[in-house]
Amino acid sequence: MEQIKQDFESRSKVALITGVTGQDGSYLAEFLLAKGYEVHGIKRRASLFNTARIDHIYQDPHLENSRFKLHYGDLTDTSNLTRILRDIEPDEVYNLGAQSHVAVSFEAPEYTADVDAIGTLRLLEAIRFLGLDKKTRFYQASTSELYGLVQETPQRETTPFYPRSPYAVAKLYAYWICVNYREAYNMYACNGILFNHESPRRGETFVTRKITRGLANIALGLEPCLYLGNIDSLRDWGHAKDYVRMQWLMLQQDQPEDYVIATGLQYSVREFVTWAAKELGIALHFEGQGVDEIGVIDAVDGDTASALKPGDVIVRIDPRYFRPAEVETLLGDPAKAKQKLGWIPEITAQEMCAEMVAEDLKAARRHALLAEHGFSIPVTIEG
Ligand code: NDP
Ligand code: GDR
Repeated sequence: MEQIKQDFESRSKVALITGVTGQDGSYLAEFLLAKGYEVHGIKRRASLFNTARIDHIYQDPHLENSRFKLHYGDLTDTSNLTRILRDIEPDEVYNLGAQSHVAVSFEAPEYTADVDAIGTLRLLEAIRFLGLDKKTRFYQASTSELYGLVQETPQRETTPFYPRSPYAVAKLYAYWICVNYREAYNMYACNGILFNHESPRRGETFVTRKITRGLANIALGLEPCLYLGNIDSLRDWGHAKDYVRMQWLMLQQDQPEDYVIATGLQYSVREFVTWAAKELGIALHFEGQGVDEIGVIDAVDGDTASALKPGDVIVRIDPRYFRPAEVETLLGDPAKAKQKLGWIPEITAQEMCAEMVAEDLKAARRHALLAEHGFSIPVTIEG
């Protein structure tokens, strides 16, 4: 009954998503469209198309009744954000846009701060300036990276923060400015403190996707080896589809609050590699320690790994993927979200890994076919 009521209430709502072309933005746009929302998304101008994740839900803007509309924009551009907000007067804003790669934030710290920290302030201030503060509800994509050098395990809403990268420090500002606007101006603004979540749409340079894509390519003989950094790092991995539901639910409550969204289960990068290898029919073990470590094939089973034989080395550690300051371990406690939002993650990390491998294998097969006919194929990923 509650679900039917919520669906009915959302039928004519207007939402604005920053970061609509990203992993979460694409799942959230699908989710909100299915709920009857009019969905506006901000996309960046790029020299090549950057809408691959949302092409399947694209609606021709020339048609009447289009409910999915894209606007050019950027979180570094105040006037652009203000104009879009003025024109569409959204009921809900989901601020998912960010320079979201932790390692890259060490390379581009100032830009990361501009987009991830000040970009959030720009949106909140524009909402206030336009007098939308009583109408517009605001979701901020906060992160488990805030916990960084962890002060308590598992991490919950009350655990002290200790950010370990320019990305996390920028997100710390965004977290607090969101809390501050809630307290100072009585705005409905929430932080979702989301732990790592992945999917077949995950960017290719995040570790899970790098692994599933890399191993699928290796299995078909398209790449010789996968280079990784700290494989002993521990993460609490969920599926992005499960997590965008929670982003929406946070904005449907009577009171705005901050929530940890996590599975409460933790695995190492090394374990994720082993799951992916198993999906491809490869038995794999690691030899050595740290920078000397290599992943060696024990046995090959089935047709997907036809290019390989036992004894082959397919994983190597490359120190270039170590970070100047690492977040070694993250494990979330989603008790509050369970109790207040009815949070039950439906997809396990292992199921998600299997789905990602299956999708990357399809892509690798397409690339193998292209290579066979003399066309160039994508090269090894760095990141
Ligand atoms: P992605 O990197 O897949 O997507 C980021 C989005 O932000 C893309 O649409 C990107 O555009 C856009 N973007 C980047 N820079 C700007 C800018 N200057 N102006 C406007 N838009 C910009 O991230 P995810 O979907 O995985 O994550 C969504 C949000 O959630 C991010 O804020 C991330 O930091 C946060 N988060 C993610 C977690 C995860 O595990 N996935 C966990 C916790 C928080 P383009 O496509 O053009 O690059
Ligand atoms: P993270 O995700 O930094 O947790 O940030 P990522 O997948 O990049 O790294 C997870 C862990 O794996 C280790 N690692 C490697 N990482 C990458 N990218 N490449 C490698 O080759 C590699 N080898 C080992 C990393 O050192 C790290 O410990 C993600 C992003 O989505 C953020 O935006 C988000 O806020 C957090 O998750 C929660």
